[in-house]
Amino acid sequence: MVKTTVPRDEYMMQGHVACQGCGATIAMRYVLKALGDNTIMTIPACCWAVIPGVWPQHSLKVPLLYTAFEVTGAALSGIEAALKAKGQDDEINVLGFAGDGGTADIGLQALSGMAERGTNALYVMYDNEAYMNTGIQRSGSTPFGAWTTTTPVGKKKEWKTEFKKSVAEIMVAHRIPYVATASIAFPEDLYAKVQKAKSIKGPKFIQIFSSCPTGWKHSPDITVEVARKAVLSHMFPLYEVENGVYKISQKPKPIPVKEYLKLQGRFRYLDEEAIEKIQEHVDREWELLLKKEEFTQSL
Ligand SMILES: Cc1ncc(C[n+]2csc(CCOP(=O)(O)OP(=O)(O)O)c2C)c(N)n1
Repeated sequence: MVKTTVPRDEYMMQGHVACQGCGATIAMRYVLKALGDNTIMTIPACCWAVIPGVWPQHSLKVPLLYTAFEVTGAALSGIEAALKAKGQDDEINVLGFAGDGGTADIGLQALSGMAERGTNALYVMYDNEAYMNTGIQRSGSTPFGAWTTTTPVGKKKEWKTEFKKSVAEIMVAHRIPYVATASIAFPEDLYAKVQKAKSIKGPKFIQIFSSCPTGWKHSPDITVEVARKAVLSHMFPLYEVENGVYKISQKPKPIPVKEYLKLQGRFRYLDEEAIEKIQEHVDREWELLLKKEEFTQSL
């Protein structure tokens, strides 16, 4: 795990309208600390399209281009093209900041296009594991077993029955120079990863685990604890893939996934069988990740 000093400079100011305990605000704060104000950002429809508030009482210190839900990747390529036309493409950071619905589902095609075109930009997916802004609908990034308003748990226990889609692995398959996962519970690691992405030319992708008290049904004061336990249980491993070579950022001796699940109301209906199924899935994915690291580092 990288140890680094995070600067005191702030590019996300007071007065935003996020829910109490919003993990996605922590994600934004540290991403901007690493990129600085020489940045142009694009945000699609998502919580973060609302959070900054209305200009001039705006809580972000960087220029912002709001776009439609599905086009963050295309908007990044457009901003890059405009900067190239002005001869400023080497000077200014280009950032896309989108939710998991806008990335794993509806925006996946635009993201793929941006990666394949080689756009010099950083795409951040803040992962709160559902479509939160419109009322907690399930996304491709919602984990197995979660309650959402479109996977309501009644007598028939109809929680989400599909496992979380791995967008980071989809981006590795695009063979872009830098892919990473990060967490709001490990801000120094997050900061260092964004700084590294900033230093690399080409498309970069970082998926940031961002707990959501409103949608996950936990108290706002344990946002960071929930995110930390996701990493410690191997539910959300932290790793980087630089030019196809995997490096796991930390290898904690795992706590049982139950320790993570029990903090959140969205998992309160799960029976022992479902929890066991999640544990097996998490263990298998971790083994796979270790193998990927070993194999790609040996090449
Ligand atoms: C084409 C289209 N379909 C649906 C919507 C409505 N909509 C706006 S934000 C949103 C949810 C966004 O979810 P996500 O990307 O996960 O971000 P979050 O709200 O969780 O921050 C939806 C469905 C839209 N704006 N455009």
